[in-house]
Amino acid sequence: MVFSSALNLLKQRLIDARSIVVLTGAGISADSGIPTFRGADGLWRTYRAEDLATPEAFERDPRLVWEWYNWRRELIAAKRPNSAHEALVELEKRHERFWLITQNVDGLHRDAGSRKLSEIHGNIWMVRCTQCGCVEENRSIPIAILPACVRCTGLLRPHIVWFGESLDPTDMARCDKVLQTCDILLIIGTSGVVYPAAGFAAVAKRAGAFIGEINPDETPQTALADVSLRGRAKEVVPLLLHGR
Ligand code: BJW
Ligand code: ZN
Repeated sequence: MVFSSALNLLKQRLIDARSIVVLTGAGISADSGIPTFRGADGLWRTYRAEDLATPEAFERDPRLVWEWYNWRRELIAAKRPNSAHEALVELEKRHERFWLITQNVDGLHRDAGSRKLSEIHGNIWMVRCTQCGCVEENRSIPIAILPACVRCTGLLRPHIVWFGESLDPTDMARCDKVLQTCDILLIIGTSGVVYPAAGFAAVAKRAGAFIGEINPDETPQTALADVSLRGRAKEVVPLLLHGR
């Protein structure tokens, strides 16, 4: 399907939808200057995921892991939401039944103003105590290495879901509910290889939803998509709102 027909079809589906779910990944923030994970300049090209983004890595060398997060916190703190983040805030305003599921930990959706939001992999500005489990906001840059819990002096870790760790069950229940009942699932800027999010398109499709994808590249989800718009998030997502 040519781009303009695909765009018009997706726009019409969004107008008609009673319930909209959006799933985003690192690609939406790439347009704000934050590196993706698996792209040509992606984080996993420079760093090994198993050295940094697993509970075993943190147990082995918490200092190294925190140094990596300090570098990323500094990088992300200087970035702002882009026109795609902003367009999703507008979509949320226009539709009563709307839910945004993001795999991103950068907090840019929240900064843009999204409120109906699940950050399923956590948030880089939140820390969690490895002893007492308390979670709190911490925006220090750099964070003091090694950071200690004010309540129990236990070691703090990023409140982020690493490989091999379970996602928050309340978040998962919410995602399942909205995916089972949406008319349309919009998938923006994710390679679609990390589970459970990689399975969300199949869940929505089985439940009868229309699937739209926005990504410069093909992904494993493309085969399930009713409409694929090849392009960058900051250029394509705002077009979905035009002319109404
Ligand atoms: C643009 C663009 C532009 C570029 N505009 N687009 C087999 C089946 C099921 C599960 C597993 C399995 N084998 C292993 C697992 C478990 C594992 C998993 O899925 N592994 C796969 C890699 C195979 N999953 C887990 O461990 C999860 N937990 C779990 O499943 O618990 C139960 C369980 C445990 C163990 C075994 C089995 C079950 C937890 C996953 C947590 C992921 N966390 C990370 C890192 C956090 C660290 C941090 O950020 O600080 O989260 S991984 C990393 O990938 C990050 C991201 O959120 C996530 C997804 O990446 P994303 O967003 O898709 O980014 P990219 O870079 O991959 O893609 C960018 C896309 O943007 C590309 O498509 C570009 O084309 C596009 N793009 N520019 C629009 N301008
Ligand atoms: Zn504690």
